[in-house]
Amino acid sequence: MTDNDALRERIAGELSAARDRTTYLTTVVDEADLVRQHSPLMSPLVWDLAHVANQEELWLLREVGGLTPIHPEIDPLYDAFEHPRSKRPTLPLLAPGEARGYGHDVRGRVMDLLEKTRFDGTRLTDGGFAFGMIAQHEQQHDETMLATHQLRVGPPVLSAPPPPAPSDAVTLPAEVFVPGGPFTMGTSTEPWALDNERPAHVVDVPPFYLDTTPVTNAAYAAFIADGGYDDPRWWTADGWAHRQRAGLEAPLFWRWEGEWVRVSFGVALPIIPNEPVLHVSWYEADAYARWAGRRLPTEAEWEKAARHDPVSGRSRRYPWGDFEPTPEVANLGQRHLRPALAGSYPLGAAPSGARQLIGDVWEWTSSDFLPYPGFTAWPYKEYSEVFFGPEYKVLRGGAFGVSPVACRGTFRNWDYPIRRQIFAGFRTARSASLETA
Ligand code: AVJ
Ligand code: FE
Repeated sequence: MTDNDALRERIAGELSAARDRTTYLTTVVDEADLVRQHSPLMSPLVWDLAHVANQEELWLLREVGGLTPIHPEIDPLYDAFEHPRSKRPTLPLLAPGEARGYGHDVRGRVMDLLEKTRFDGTRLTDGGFAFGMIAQHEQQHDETMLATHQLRVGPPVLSAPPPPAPSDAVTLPAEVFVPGGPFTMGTSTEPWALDNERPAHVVDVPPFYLDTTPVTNAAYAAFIADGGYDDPRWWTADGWAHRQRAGLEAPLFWRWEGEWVRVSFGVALPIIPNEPVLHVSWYEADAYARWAGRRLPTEAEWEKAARHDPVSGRSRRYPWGDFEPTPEVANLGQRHLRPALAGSYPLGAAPSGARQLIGDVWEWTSSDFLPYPGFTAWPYKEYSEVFFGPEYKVLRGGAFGVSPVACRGTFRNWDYPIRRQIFAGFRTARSASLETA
């Protein structure tokens, strides 16, 4: 088998895995649930269904294949910049059956194109980039659809086994030490890395301590019980104003019933104390950290803890090394519908000893979403560039519903600091240099 055949097989596998997941998420509910808006924060599921097909047609059939558009008149309906999510239910969208048919038609032609494509002709096809980008794009929308499912009200339709219990979590130290010094952040070599992860560049990071695991429900409940939501000392001015305006009192989907109960995909159960906290905004994570006498890690600190190998001096693709995620090292891919208990996945630990940096929950960092030095938008400005600026905060690491194809040690996610329908938690840090000062 040639390298090209192996790449073709990998691409076909990733595209079909994404489509299987899309199909699952859009067939467990009925047509009324596909066209309904479950939250003004989200598109109707049927919009995502046709949008992934439309992007696949745009980038693979039209750009790579040079084919004529199938239905150019629908392009504006599925352009995320033309209509905000809250307005999408009012558009003349393709009906569920039409959206499925369109996706099937596009995919059939993409498989023909894949047979003919050589992976060294143009920058778009080099290393299979455009195909990898489209597999990641569909998986990102699958994660968005999973968030829509979490917001949906009604009898549960999704189920999955719980994550495996950790073997040695009780003996873990609360924090790990990351020595100061330079490390390589970002990548110039990962073939399917997106533009905002590029280029690789050296960053000098002062020594710091980082929580070994994400902050747990029990720790977060202690912040609530201590009056954390009523004490402006812990909040930034913007965070406090938002806490007041939005009436925040606990993570999204938590309810007080004499004990804290969390609704997860339609199932209400008492919170699991040692599970990482989920569905908190950046403002809440930041306030918790200040209450705990700590702070959120910067994006560079997070990536150094996750990728830097002090023995070789190089940055790894993942905390555990360079091999692709497996079920033994990380909770990814929607195999489970919740994060694993804090301290799980010892085989996925970073050299520093930090665990669960990849998988389980997205982790808020203190950093604004900004370009790396030498950034160039590729292949379109609307993926990253139009979002750069202080209004977005960076999240790292991926959650249980993130596909391995859309998750790397370099992968950057971003959202507004008020958002909490995303699968976000956090861990805290403190500077080590202060101790010697
Ligand atoms: C990277 C998750 C912020 O959903 O807005 C999907 C991914 N970009 N379609 C988003 C994305 C275009 C993006 N995030
Ligand atoms: Fe999209």
